[in-house]
Amino acid sequence: MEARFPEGFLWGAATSAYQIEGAWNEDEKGESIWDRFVRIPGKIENGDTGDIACDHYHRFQEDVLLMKGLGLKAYRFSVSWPRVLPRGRGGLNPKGLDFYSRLVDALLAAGIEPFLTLYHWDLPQALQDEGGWARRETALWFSDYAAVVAKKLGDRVRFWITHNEPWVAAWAGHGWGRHAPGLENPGLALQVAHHLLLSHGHAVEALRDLVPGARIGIALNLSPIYPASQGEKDSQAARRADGFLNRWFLDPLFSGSYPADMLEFFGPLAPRIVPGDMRTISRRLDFLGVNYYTRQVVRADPEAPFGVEYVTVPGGERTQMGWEVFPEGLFQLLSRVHRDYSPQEIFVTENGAAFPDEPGPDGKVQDKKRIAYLKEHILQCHRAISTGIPVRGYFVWSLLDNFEWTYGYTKRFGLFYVDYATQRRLPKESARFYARVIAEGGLSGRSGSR
Ligand code: IFM
Repeated sequence: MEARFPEGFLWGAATSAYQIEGAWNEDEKGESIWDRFVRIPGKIENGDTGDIACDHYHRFQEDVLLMKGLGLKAYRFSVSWPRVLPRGRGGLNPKGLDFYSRLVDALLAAGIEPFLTLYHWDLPQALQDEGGWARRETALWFSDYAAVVAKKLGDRVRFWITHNEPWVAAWAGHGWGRHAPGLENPGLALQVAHHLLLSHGHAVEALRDLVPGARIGIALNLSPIYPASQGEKDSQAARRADGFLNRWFLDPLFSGSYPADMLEFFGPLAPRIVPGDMRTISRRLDFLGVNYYTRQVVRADPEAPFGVEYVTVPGGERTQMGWEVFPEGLFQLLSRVHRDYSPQEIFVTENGAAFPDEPGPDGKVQDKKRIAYLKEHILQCHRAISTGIPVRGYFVWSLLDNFEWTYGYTKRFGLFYVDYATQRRLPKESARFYARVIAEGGLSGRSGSR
């Protein structure tokens, strides 16, 4: 099997601040909503926290060397807002900002392109205390924060991602209470989603002003949605699930309006929109980040939330998260996004799998299933590129095993195994596989053979 990628294709890996940094209260960092949330009994498996995580804050140089060893062309990380602005607005923390400056310098010295995400869910708790994302002003405070980071790093960082997975931040955090700040109110979740999008638009404006030549995008968690049957009701359920997850974000970003069918469906839950908001939200983007893990299959069920039941397809292979392995879905998703929204460029900003990895008696982590997962998804990216879809890079989630939110440390997504007791990093077989893919510019007979 051969799949050669174009010259300049950006092979990367991704992480986020709360999931790897640790140092939760060092060097004047402020508290984030996750620092607070993980301390609520019963919220996180085993009572785990991100207090130490992978201790990346202290070990980033070592971690950049791991990246260099892999031959990574790009690294996607996020900045912790409360590390930079401990109270969310005003009062810059130079030590916090300097950490990211040193990280960026280390990446550039290693020949690795930094992809900086401004928000991966760790809102400063001080802003939550003032209303958080429920409050419209937070969108402006976010762009002030973006400006602070841009002024410091804009001379070296070219690729900027405003938000990671606003659907998750809105719904898991404010609709279902599974993520920080732990609120359970669907109407609020929709208002929060609107403010997240608005903050994105304001940040795009700030970044365009401050960073000449910046490449600006947003990373959305998207899935192709399939009806469980050919029946009319299941098709309607699939359309609604698509409106809920995909179109609710893609339409405003690329077309400047929320999907009419969903506005009608949500009725009184729909967000309050101020004139001008949609223009701000739909500012031109240089790229779309697509985070893809699995597909969704749905059937109509009047008893289920929004009338949609998510179906487990029997027989399909699943990861440790219980997510079906469905590589074809990545191609279908990329084709659909390209057809319906034509973003200038697309990066697959997250793709990967959790499996219960442990070192064997020989000390090696033989993660064959992850290798198969990555290989199949990389092939689907190649297929997309061959049909003319402008996919410019691919990021494995994740560089390191890390704190998987409500699952704590029980799920391992990394190319590197982390022994949390010693903080030792151990390359899994998938790391060696990925290094070969990068070195060969794709899948060759060697890396592509099963
Ligand atoms: O770990 C998360 C990440 O923070 C956001 N995207 C999905 C990953 C796996 O669940």
